[in-house]
Amino acid sequence: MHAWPASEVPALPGKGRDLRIHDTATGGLVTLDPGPVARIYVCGITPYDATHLGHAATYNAFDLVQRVWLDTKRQVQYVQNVTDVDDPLLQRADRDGIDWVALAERETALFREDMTALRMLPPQHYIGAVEAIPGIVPLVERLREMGAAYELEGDIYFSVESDPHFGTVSRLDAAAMRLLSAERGGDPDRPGKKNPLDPMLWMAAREGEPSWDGGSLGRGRPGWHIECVAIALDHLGMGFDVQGGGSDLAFPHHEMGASHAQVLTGAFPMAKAYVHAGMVALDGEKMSKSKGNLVFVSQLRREGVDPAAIRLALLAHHYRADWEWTDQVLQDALARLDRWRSAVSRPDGPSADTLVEEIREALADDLNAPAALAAVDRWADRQQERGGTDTGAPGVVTRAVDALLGVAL
Ligand code: 5CA
Ligand code: ZN
Repeated sequence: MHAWPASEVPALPGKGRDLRIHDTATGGLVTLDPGPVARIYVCGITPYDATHLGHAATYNAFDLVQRVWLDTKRQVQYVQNVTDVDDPLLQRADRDGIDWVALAERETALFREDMTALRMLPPQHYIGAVEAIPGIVPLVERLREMGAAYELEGDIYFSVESDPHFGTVSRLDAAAMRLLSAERGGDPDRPGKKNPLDPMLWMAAREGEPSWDGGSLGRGRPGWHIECVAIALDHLGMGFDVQGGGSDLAFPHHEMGASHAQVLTGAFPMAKAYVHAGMVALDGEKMSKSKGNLVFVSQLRREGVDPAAIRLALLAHHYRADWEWTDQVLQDALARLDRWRSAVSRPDGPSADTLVEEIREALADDLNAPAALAAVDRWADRQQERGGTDTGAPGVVTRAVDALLGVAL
């Protein structure tokens, strides 16, 4: 699939700092030391009801990871998927009486537009689950040959017990895993499974549902976790730097994915850090497609809201926090955008040298975007109160806010 156009990232004076980030698997901060090419996989959308502000907040967090790395003069190899065949997508297409392929294409196109408007840097590889199927089949076949997968009424399951490291991503106990598995696409109550948590790798063709040739697996379609793993291993290999997504993906999705990859390759761990963004709520509940309590980026854009203000609204919250979208959040962001734009529109101002370092320091410290915004606020306040004589300063601030925060002033 094609991704979306990249906005330019201005070069800044000096050099950025190495990123320290919270890793779900260790429960603490890790300092990443990627080589010259940093590698990141971020789980993409299931293309219906896109792009709501919860999605946007999660992609904003991983856009910051990229920007911090780019500022350290590294290249970034960024891979993202589109879950363009899955039960909820098929159910939505059924409900609305439209073709599932058309639904996926329409929503992916809208997502690209929203990402472009928000100045999110695109992945180098943007891969649909459907186009990944030829690469998925041999992985499932190999897991079966290794004795790590088994058949149940034509469907093929992964045996979690085949991975000695199973559980090390989410660090949850069996009861919590079982609850989340039932909530998030698993089938712990299906009779005949070796372990209730075992996830499906390959689902045999069902009447009225799309299916593909699976070689020795028979016709069917892939399970959710193996899709992301096939794409990640193909484009990044084992031991990549960051596996990212919202906190609702830590279990089962990232736990199972890591286990698939670890059993397939015999290497550990799949990723150096498992990074999870908090959940955005609306009216007191997590914004979710199943509840329908959604605010869309495209709807705000249609109402004439500047995408830079949407981005500032996201940045005002720490990526790990759960927070609530309200009108006030947007009003505050619009007011901040006005203040900043007015401050950089003057021909000169207070020196911006320390500001660039403050933004770098804040972001390198577990992506502390609110602290970065506060540093820019202080510069804008000084500009407002006393002004300054540095003729380069407004330009430096504009470039730093663009390069490090993705906000166009
Ligand atoms: N296609 C799968 C990943 S392979 C998927 O989870 N798709 S999704 O469309 O449901 O979500 C896309 C991303 O947005 C995921 O990282 C998910 O964790 C995140 N996300 C979903 N809802 C919210 C929310 N309310 N707040 C923050 N992030 C969210
Ligand atoms: Zn995924």
